[in-house]
Amino acid sequence: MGNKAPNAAEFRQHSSHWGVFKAALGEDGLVIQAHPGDPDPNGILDNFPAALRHPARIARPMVRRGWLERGPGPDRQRGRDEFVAMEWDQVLDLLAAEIRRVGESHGPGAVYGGSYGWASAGRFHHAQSQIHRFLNTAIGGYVASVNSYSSGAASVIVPHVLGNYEALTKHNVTWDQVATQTEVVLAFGGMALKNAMVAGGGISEHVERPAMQAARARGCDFILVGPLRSDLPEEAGAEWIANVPGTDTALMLALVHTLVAEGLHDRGFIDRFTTGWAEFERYLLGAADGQPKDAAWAAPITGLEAEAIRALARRLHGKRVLVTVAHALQRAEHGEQPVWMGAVLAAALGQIGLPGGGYGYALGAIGYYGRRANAVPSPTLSQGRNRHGNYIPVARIADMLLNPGQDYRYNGQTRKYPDIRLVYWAGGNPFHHHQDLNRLREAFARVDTLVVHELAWTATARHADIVLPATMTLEREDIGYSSHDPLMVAMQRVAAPYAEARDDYDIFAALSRRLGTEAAFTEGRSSREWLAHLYERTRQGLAEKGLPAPDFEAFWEAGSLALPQEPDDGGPWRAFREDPDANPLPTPSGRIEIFSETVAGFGEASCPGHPAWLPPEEAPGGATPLHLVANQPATRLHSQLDFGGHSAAAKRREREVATMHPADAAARGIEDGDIIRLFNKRGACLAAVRVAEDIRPGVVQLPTGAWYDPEDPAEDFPLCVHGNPNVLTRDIGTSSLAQGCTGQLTVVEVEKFTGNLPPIRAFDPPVARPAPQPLAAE
Ligand SMILES: Nc1nc2c(c(=O)[nH]1)N[C@H]1C(S)=C(S)[C@@H](COP(=O)(O)OP(=O)(O)OC[C@H]3O[C@@H](n4cnc5c(=O)[nH]c(N)nc54)[C@H](O)[C@@H]3O)O[C@H]1N2
Ligand SMILES: Nc1nc2c(c(=O)[nH]1)N[C@H]1C(S)=C(S)[C@@H](COP(=O)(O)OP(=O)(O)OC[C@H]3O[C@@H](n4cnc5c(=O)[nH]c(N)nc54)[C@H](O)[C@@H]3O)O[C@H]1N2
Ligand SMILES: [Mo]
Repeated sequence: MGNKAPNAAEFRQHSSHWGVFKAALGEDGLVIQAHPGDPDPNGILDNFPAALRHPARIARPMVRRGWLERGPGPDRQRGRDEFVAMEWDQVLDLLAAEIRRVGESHGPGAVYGGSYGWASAGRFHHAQSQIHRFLNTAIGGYVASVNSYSSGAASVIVPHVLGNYEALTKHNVTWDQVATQTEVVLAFGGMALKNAMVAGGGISEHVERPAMQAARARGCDFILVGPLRSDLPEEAGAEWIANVPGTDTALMLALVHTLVAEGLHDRGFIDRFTTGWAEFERYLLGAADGQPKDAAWAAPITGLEAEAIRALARRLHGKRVLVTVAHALQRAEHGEQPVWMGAVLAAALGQIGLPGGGYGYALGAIGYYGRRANAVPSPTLSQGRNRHGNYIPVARIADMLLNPGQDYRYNGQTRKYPDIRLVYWAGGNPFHHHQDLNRLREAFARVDTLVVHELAWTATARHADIVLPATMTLEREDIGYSSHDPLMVAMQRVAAPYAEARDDYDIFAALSRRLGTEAAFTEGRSSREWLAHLYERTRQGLAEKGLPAPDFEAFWEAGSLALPQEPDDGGPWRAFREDPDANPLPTPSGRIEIFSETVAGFGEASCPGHPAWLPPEEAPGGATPLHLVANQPATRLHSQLDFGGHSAAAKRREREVATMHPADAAARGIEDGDIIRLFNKRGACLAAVRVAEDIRPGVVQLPTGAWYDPEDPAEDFPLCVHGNPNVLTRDIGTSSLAQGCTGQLTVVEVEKFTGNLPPIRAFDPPVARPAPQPLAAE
């Protein structure tokens, strides 16, 4: 152990999606200090020190042997082959030639550049912006992706029935309003503190815990509906209603039924601010199908007592109630329904638009919800123009690659999947985010070439043909900025690049040079010049408001800059409530659509014209009697830095930890700390098990983000020995309306694993052969 701790002057300001911090590289390695202004700093910061120089980092460019020897083409060896190390100049020549080949013979419609993923916090080295800008300038565009894995269903249904999706999450009820106004928070899926710890672009203040504390101290009641007790923190003092996962729509229907049956619904609000109640009420009361959607009906579906449902409905009447619905609920089959029905429940309670009341969709799911927006323009890199224009809903990637030319439905249209030759990824990890990973492997086997820029050997990098080592955020300069965080951060360089890693920008600039499009891509600017250029927009915004507007050098020197924010005015729903004629919602009727002509007109059985209970196709039973909840991990952001210390410390016997109820464990002879095997017809993985009462019986929980680690990659259905739940999840869309991700819920069986425990190899770099001979010059 060295003994020289870095002194204060050696600390550099930096930022991440999970918090603002200072860092210094001392003799004993990286030292991190959370932002002093953050009332509740995030433990995920502790993943940085061990990650920075971890052997899981990618040291040099690599090319898959089979691709090098046989050239581009479909190949089931992806993810099974060995790699050959190459010099940067050599690999960039090869890749530029391949991009030219695909661009010239097939056009941008054969290049999938959706490249979904969170990457890192800086606004300039934002990997999505970089790759899209590169493909737009180099080959005129690419097949893009729309929507997100986060809110695939909500972001499509909400504009039809409720208004602007962005405003629903980002300009609506704030944490300040919850702290001071709300009387009852009814939280479907909860608002776990671990989730709000994260905000894309950076976050300087974690306000959720103190806000819940203040609300509770004032007497606000928190009611948690969901399978996990930990989805609301102790500070909220919540009551816990543990319904069967995936049944929230039935519960909400029964709540509204009780309100209507007892005359407790807000008729005045419904008449003035909504449309389509009559059609919905016929369904609710059972006029069409003879089945009232009452508490007795919902009880066996939801696993709750009918009287408990009725009592809950009565408690909501006449209070300032905030209904929240976690993103998680819509990341499942028929995910559109709980989002829409949550709005109908809030409308029936008549609180929409009141301070601290109404519908706080996804409040608490991410740290930029429930806050005020910045009042100056953001420092954002232009992605240029995609002249190609084709896209897929993001979670249909494997479907697209497996079914070129096939028709599919999306948002009322019939569209056709393109025929993709080249897939290019920077800043995302489909082996983290996508479902049914064995199917994803089949899909990636179909393309000619898969290119990945990564800072570490994720499974996605291991499945690539060309792997280019990217710098980690700590190794470059950037600007940290999030639309709803009042601190803009100079992300100063803390460490030199690892081995031969390069910035995504420098890689794309070098490729652009080879393709003759360098000037369009770089506009002649170095990275530092770009930062100054992006900063200027925000600086001008400050100057126009007469606020201190330091020049770039002064900002950089200071390390951060406080930004003004918009007032907490309740957003479009407040304005709508105050004057619905002057401030209509941007829906076809200008009101909240409880029945939607548009949605009904699409004719989708999987998403009818009003919210409805649609039983899932896949429910527990038979060989798979348990629900699996695959939610966000507490100790990392998705799969990022899974090899870091904070993530590693929470594992047991190096495996991700699943939680089971004692009754389910006992029935299977499983004890706390055992290794279990989770399986269904799609795949299997190992995990360590925590046996505890804080989960609903019949439910197993395994968070996402442990790196996919196939015991024998040569097999078609290998066992993941580490605990990645996406070997089990199902790759279907939420419905033919939104086609969103359904990764949150699936069904499994669990058994005690008694074999020899296979080692974890996910973080060992693959064996690489040296380059055979320099390739002959072209
Ligand atoms: N089963 C199931 N699956 C899910 C979910 C679920 O609830 N259940 N949730 C889904 C959700 S909401 C989301 S948002 C997705 C998240 O899915 P992703 O956003 O794909 O997950 P990340 O792990 O954040 O992937 C980012 C990758 O970018 C790399 N990276 C970081 N910085 C840089 C950089 O500067 N350059 C380059 N080239 N690479 C960089 C990181 O190493 C990491 O591998 O997962 C989804 N998947
Ligand atoms: N620490 C950390 N924070 C994160 C992320 C991360 O990776 N790590 N990812 C961020 C991202 S990109 C996103 S989109 C958000 C995601 O936000 P969410 O999708 O809301 O987060 P999850 O943790 O997946 O799910 C929240 C809870 O919903 C509950 N739940 C699941 N299914 C059901 C159901 O059918 N009914 C009910 N009532 N409850 C259910 C689960 O118990 C789960 O813990 O989180 C963000 N925050
Ligand atoms: Mo997400």
